[in-house]
Amino acid sequence: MKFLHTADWHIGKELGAYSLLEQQQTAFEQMLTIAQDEQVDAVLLAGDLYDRSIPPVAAVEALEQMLRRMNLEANLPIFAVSGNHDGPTRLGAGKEWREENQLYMKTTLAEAFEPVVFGDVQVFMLPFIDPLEARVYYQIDNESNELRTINDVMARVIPDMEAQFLPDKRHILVTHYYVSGTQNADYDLTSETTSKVGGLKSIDVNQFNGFDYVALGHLHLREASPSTTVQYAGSPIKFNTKEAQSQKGVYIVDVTETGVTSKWVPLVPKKDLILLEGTFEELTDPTFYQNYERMGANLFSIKLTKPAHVADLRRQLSDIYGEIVEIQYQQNANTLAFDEQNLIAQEEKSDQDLIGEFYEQVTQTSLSAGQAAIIDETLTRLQGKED
Ligand SMILES: [Mn+2]
Repeated sequence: MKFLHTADWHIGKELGAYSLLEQQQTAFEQMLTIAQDEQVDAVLLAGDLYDRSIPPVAAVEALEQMLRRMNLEANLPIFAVSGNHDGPTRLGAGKEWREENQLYMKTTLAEAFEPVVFGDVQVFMLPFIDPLEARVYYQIDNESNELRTINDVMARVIPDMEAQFLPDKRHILVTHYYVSGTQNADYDLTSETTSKVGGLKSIDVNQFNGFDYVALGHLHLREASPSTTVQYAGSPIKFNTKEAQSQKGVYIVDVTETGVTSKWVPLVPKKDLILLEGTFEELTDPTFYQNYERMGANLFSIKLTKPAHVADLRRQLSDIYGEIVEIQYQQNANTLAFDEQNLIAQEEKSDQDLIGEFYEQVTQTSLSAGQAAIIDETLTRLQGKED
């Protein structure tokens, strides 16, 4: 049996105010072509289909269209779970009749114990859940110390899945967690920006030893995979500047009598995300940008290393580079350091002084007399309104 392993589509995600939908559509089309070229039997979709639990209408329409094309038109069975960004109830709507056409969308812990037999493979789907959901499922008193961490939860959930193993089948798991092992021990795992990551900690990769292959979602870089049989496919497109250097793609996973092998197939972005760093003067210098070969065909993320006092800065940079998804300013760490003493001192300052200091921290220049006068006037007007 041959599978295409993908994850973290994050449909509906925006980068700054820039919608990534066009990029996501392109990646999806390529994925569909790869699935057909490789003649895979099914798709493993490991969570975070949407970017938010209540996705915008355009995102719902886009994902529905993708699932329809993959499942109904290309006739590919889909084994999917909800991730931490998905709203499980909304994502799971209609799951009963979707299963009639082999579109499995598992969104609750109970469903992890209802594997699907697919040829010589048994496919398990464990959605992202937090320890509280597991305590409710196992009817554990909320005051108890049991199942407090996700690693504890897995120590209970995985043996319960293994109890369902059919001995003459291969066993595959689709899931969405931060799993750590020796291979990724010193990897920067801060790429996923969601409050739940830090709070939940990680799962030891050895807990998954019973499975022949674990299709993970959650971390967006495939380089963060804990092992060659427990791995992250990563997101199909680049979501932020930390991912600018990495290659996106899917895994083709071949499950045979003798074992499991996987092969990486890259996705080629129509527009790549290029990270540029420098001062405004450097970036607008023709000797710098004229030699920039792929300009105009790409998306740019710009980091200004020095404050620039240019009124139409964004427009000037756009005229040169085309599509700019974000402009960041390098912060000077010293100016942003606050200690307790400092905070007490801050309370005694006037609003005018605080605004002046803030302006100075951000721009590294003082307010002009004219600017100070405008602030004075505005504050007086605001104070007048309060009375
Ligand atoms: Mn994700």
